[in-house]
Amino acid sequence: MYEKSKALFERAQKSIPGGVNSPVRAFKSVGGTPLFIQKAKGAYLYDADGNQYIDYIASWGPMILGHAYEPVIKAIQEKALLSTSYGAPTELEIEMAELIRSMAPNIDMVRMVSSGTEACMSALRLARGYTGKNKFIKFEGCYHGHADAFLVKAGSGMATFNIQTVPGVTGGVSNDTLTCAYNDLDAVERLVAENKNEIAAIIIEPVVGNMGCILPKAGFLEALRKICDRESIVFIFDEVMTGFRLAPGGAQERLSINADLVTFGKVIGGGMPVGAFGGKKEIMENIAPLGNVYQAGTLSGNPIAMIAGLTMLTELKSNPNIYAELEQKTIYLKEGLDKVLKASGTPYVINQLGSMISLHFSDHAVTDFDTAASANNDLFKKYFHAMLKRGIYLPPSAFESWFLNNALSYEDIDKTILATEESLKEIL
Ligand code: HOZ
Repeated sequence: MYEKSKALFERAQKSIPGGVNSPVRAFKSVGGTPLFIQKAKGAYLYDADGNQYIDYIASWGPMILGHAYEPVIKAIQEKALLSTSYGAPTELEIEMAELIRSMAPNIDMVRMVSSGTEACMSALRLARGYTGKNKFIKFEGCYHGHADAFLVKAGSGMATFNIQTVPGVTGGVSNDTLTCAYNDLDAVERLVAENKNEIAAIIIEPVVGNMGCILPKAGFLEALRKICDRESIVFIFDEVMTGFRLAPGGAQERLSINADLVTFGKVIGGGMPVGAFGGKKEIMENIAPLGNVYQAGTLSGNPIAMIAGLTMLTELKSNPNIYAELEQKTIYLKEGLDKVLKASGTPYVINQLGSMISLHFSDHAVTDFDTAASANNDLFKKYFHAMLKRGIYLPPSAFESWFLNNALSYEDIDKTILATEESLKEIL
């Protein structure tokens, strides 16, 4: 069934570390052979062996309208004929910046980059440059890309592979990274008191996608907002996953909270490598060439990436019903899974908001990294493979959110629920 993927994986491992260009893809924590993908259309992926899968990864978030979405593909094809990069400004970049400002709240100015990692790394540097302070708070299990300062108690791949400290990240860098549990307000207050006037920023995934999907407790983000105002700390929302996914204005809009700086990735690029960070004018004006906080990129604002993102965001802005449709589908999935999981008798927790959802095999609420990590992740591995065998492509780790795309039909979701019912019978 996976013969060609197996052969490709063997070959890949000879020239690519671990055979993959991003660790979670290697299936190392769930075991087995990663699927080598040949093509995708709508809600379906096709691997090298010609197997078809219903896709709940959506390229880890970007493909919110499904794969090979025609308006995006057409726009890329047309633009590519005019050259793929100029290294000089284009009108497209202005249109993109204006569109982002019109959709996301609190964005006076925005700078385009090429990935979510770059966006978060640059936003942190900017917060430090703006405040003149060095330390920052991040939450255990949140993942903000792989810049050195963030690789402390990080979620996603670091949690999946249980990497505690990263060789190559110096103490000098990580000593300024303060961490505490997600949803633990008292711990934040303690860190702030212990590091009075030294904290430049609090960075957070307003809805977490990197330890599975985890929701902020009522009042938690509001309280952080107040602390940031009181202590002159820059409040950074990492909306790489939630941006343009939870609402046209992302988590800021969905949860009615204002951030000072916001980072974007994934959906903003329509499947091309794009990230962005933006926020208040007073802060953003410190970036070079206006200020001395240096940040640059040969492919930043790349025309192909811009036209893909612009087309994707325009579709989302012009049809905001998409968000209600996506949420209805996700709730339908949640209710279906609920039914079959309850009947199976195994303890489980499903967290969901908008089109983000995840399943932990746990007998306690999953609200932070410790509760996510103490779930039965061995059972998740078995569930993952049982589902894959039935043509359902889930993230190969319990520490990742599932992302629904709007090409999914109710029939696809029914198949997913049925596959779960059968899988549970097989593995329990
Ligand atoms: N860090 C990404 C998920 N949180 C994984 C990206 C990938 O492996 O493609």
